[in-house]
Amino acid sequence: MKKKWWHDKVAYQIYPKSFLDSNGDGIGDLRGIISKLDYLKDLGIGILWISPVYVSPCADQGYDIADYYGIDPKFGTMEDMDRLLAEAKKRDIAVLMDLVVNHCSDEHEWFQKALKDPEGEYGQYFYFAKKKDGKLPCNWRSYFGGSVWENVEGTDWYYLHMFHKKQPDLNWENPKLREEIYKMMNWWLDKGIAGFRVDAIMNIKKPLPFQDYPADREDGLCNVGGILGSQEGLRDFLNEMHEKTTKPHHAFSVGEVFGLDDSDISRFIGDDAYFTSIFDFRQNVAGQTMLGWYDWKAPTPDEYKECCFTSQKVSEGVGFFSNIIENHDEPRGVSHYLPEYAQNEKGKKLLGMMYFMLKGLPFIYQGQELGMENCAFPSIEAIDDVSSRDEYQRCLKVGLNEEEALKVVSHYSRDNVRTPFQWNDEKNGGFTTGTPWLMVNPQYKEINAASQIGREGSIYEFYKSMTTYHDSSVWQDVYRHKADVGMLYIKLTVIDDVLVVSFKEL
Ligand code: TEU
Ligand code: CA
Repeated sequence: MKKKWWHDKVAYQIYPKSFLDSNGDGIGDLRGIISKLDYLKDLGIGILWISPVYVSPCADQGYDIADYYGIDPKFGTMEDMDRLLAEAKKRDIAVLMDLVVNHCSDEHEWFQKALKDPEGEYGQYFYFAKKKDGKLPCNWRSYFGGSVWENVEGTDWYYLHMFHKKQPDLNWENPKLREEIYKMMNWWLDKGIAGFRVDAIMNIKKPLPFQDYPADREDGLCNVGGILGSQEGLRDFLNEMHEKTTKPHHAFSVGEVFGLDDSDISRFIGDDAYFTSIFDFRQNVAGQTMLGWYDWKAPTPDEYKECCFTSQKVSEGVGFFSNIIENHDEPRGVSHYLPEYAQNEKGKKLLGMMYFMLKGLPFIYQGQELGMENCAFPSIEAIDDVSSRDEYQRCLKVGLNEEEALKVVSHYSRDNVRTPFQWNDEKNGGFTTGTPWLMVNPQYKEINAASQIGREGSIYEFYKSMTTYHDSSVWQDVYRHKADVGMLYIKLTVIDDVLVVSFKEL
C-alpha cells in the first residue's frame, strides 16, 4: 500500500450543536469550535469531521439541508467558517464537511419549486408519484418510521423520503441533479476543505421500478436497508462522483457505508476506489434486528473481538477502514460494549486501546476521549431525537410499559452522544452560559475535560498517548506491511512513564 498523508493521522468528529456555545444561546457554534482548536491539537488530532452546519430547519439536526452554500445563523456565518478553515490550517488540521446528498430539506428551494409543479423541472430532482389502484408505489418503511411516501397536502401527489418526511430524497437518476451536487462539492473543495464524510450514501440508488418487498412487521412495510447495497447502478453514481469531484481535487472522503458485500471492498476503499476510506460498522450493527431497538442486543466481548478480526482480514492489503467506537448516531461505546463490571476507567482505556491497535484510521467522537457515558434521561420528553421518539412508540406498540420503553430508548438513543460536551464541573459543564438545547449529562461533575487534562492516568491523557503512538513511524511501518508479516503479537509496557510498544511475529 502506498503511503498517504492521512495514514498516520487521528481524526475527530465534532457535533457542532453540542460542542461549545460561544454566545449563550444554548447552541454550540463555529466560534466555539475555533476556540477549541488548540485543545484538539493537544489531543493529537490531524483530521476534523464537522457534522452539518449548513442552513437547516434541523428536523434531523442539520442532516436536512435547506442551502448547501450557506452556514445556518445558529452556527455562525460563512466568515466564521473561513476563519475556522484558516485556523485549522495553521495547526495542520484537515477539515472534512459532512456531505448529505441522499436527500435535502423540504425547505430547500428545489423542493419548494418542485411542490408547485411535481411534473416540472424541479419535480425531476425528487421522486413524486401518485397512487395506482389505491396503492402507493411501494411498501418501504422510512428509517424513522412509517411509509417512505408522504402526501403533498391538497393534491394526490406523494413524494419519497427514506428518512424524515422533512428530508425528501434527491433523484440521482437525473443527470441535472447530479451535476448540481458535483458543482456544490467542488465549490467547497475549492474553498479549501480537505474532503467529505459522505452521509447515507448507499441510499442514493433506489431499486427501480418501485415495488413491494415481503413485509417484515405487522405494519405491512419492509426495511430496505438490506436491498440497497447490491445494485450495480450505485457503483456508476459513486464512480462518477469520484471522477468529477474528489479525484481531481486529491480530496479525502470517508463513506458512511452500510450493507456492503465484503467481496466488493476494493471498489470502495484503496487506491483509486470511490472513497478514501469507509467506516467500519461491523461491531455497531452486531446484535441489531429488523424488529426495532427493543429487540437489539449489545455484542458480547467475544463477538466484539470477532468483528474486529473479520474487519482486519477483509481490509488487509486493500485499504484502510475508518474505525469508530461511537458516532452521533450510536450509544456511547463505553456504555454499550463494556460489560457493566468493566464500565470504569480501566475498561474504558482497554476499549480505547483495542481500537487504536487496529489497522485503520481512528475517528474519535467528541467526549469519547473523556470516557463520556450514556445519559440517564428522566423521561421521553427529555429526548429530542426523531428516531428515538419513533422507537419509543414502537416499544409501547409491542407491549412494553412506559418505564421499560424508556429504558430501551435510553440505551440506544442517539441523544446519548448528543448531550453537551463536558468541559468542566461548572454550570452546564461549561458548555453554555444559557440554557442548553439538550440536557447536560448529570455526570459532568465527575467526567469533564478540565479534571482530566494533565492528570496522570486520566482517560484524556491515555488517548493522547495513543494518538502520539499512532503517529510513530514504528507503528505506521507495521501497519503498511502487515500483509507481509502476518499476525503480530503486540506488547505494551510502560517504562519510566514512556509507553513502549514491541511487536513479535507469530
Ligand atoms: O445516518 C444514516 C443511517 O442509516 C443511520 O445511522 C440512521 O441514522 C439510524 O439508523 C437511525 O437511528 C445518517 C446520519 O449519520 C444520521 O445522523 C442522519 O439522521 C441520517 O443519515 C439522515 O441524514
Ligand atoms: Ca451559540
